[in-house]
Amino acid sequence: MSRLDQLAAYVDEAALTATEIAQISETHKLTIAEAYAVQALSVQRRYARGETRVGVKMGLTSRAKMIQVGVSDVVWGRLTDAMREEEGGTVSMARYIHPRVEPEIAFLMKAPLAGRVSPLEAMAAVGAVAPALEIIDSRYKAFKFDVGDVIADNSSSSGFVIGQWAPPTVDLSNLGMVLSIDGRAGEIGSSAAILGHPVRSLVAAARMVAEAGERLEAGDIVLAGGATAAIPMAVGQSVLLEVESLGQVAFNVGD
Ligand code: 0L1
Ligand code: MG
Repeated sequence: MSRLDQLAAYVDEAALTATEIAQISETHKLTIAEAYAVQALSVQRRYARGETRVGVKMGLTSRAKMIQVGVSDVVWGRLTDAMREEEGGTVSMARYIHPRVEPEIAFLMKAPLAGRVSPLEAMAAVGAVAPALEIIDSRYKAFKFDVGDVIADNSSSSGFVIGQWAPPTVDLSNLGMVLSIDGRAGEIGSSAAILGHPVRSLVAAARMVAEAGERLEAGDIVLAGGATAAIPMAVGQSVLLEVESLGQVAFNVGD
């Protein structure tokens, strides 16, 4: 097994068993290219177990998070069907290590998209948009990582919930977003916090998947990235996101 294969098995096993691990960077500083290679290899292991690809997530899409992790570009990760949680359902904490939830906008692709595209070209490939909740769950101890660590760990992707799809004609530029826990507003933000406009995240997704020799496919879901800080999840919570003009999406947290 090559070193990168070993690291892919390391992060994949941690995700599969919901077990926290030491940062890869403690022993091996990954380049960005190596980190994405580890991510791709780890997701191959999921596909080999029968999971299917359903899209991608964009991460570190706000200035605050880029500064926190010390990067100047967004990151991306792969979504599989096994990560999708039911809208309005109960999410089991046992599947996760120390999950956090963040408010997002999701795109549903109606046509393939890849490479350097304009915002208009990107939106022309979108069939629908929806409010979405991403559950991020870094596999690293104390949710601490460097940029190579987090990319190798599939950019912390672990779960997501999608609300009702709406036509892509909704103006996404500055929609109020309120993330509530147990009926109380926990984070309040705007879709503008996602790179200034969520479509910029889709443009970045098209560029970055193409750099990996892939493309966004019709039917893919693209999570545009968090509009606010993420909130730690705990058993018993009811989580609700309301997005102006788009609607809401919710789940409960169980054992
Ligand atoms: O979706 C995100 O922005 C998370 C990317 C990875 C960083 C983190 O886990 O906070
Ligand atoms: Mg996110």
